[in-house]
Amino acid sequence: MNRYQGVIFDLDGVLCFTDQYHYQAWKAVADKLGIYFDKTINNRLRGVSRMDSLEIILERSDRKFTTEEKEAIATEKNDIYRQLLHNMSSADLSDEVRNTLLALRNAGMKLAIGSSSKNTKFILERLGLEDFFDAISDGTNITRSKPDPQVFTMAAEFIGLAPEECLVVEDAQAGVEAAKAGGFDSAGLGEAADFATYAMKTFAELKGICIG
Ligand code: B16
Ligand code: MG
Repeated sequence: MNRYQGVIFDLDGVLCFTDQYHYQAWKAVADKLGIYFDKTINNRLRGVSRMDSLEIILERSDRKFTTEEKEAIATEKNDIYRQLLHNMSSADLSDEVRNTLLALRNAGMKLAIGSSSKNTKFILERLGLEDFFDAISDGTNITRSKPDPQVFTMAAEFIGLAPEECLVVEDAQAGVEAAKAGGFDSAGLGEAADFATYAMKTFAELKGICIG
């Protein structure tokens, strides 16, 4: 009997790496507005929704922006970001991630996505994973973003499992907090490792955590 019946994967920072594209797109709009932005600030945007990311960027501005202005800035950033995502292809899915996903699937586990991103389906298409997962819960079906557990709770519902039957895989502290708040165990990569139920150094370690 496997330790978990399902695995819910965060997308950015876990299955693929879009950080550099988020950075380039936010940098372009911040430069245009004359707002200071660097990679340290970009690190704070990991796992955070688009509008919450914009609020973090605007902390460096003395100006007040209207809701309409904020929406226009976020749309401009997203247009640049989606253009940059065209650089991604199935070559950006590592063999380690591909083989681990297949091993979990072959062990009979349900596999779902739990991502804050509204571009999830597009990114999965770029990676050649559009038909791979049993369910996708993302920025398009939630009203509250991480650290609220909604994205994971809905993913578990979509695959018909209870939170305690699922493992959440995350790279961001906000994501691990969301998992904890929803009653999920978590496996953390990078900065998330310190806060998660299981600290992972490599994605392939998931096999040992989940199977058997
Ligand atoms: P979008 P994840 C998150 O994805 C990213 O980590 C975060 O940097 C981004 O702001 C957020 O998605 C929203 O993305 O603008 O595409 O809707 O880590 O939850 O998979
Ligand atoms: Mg992430």
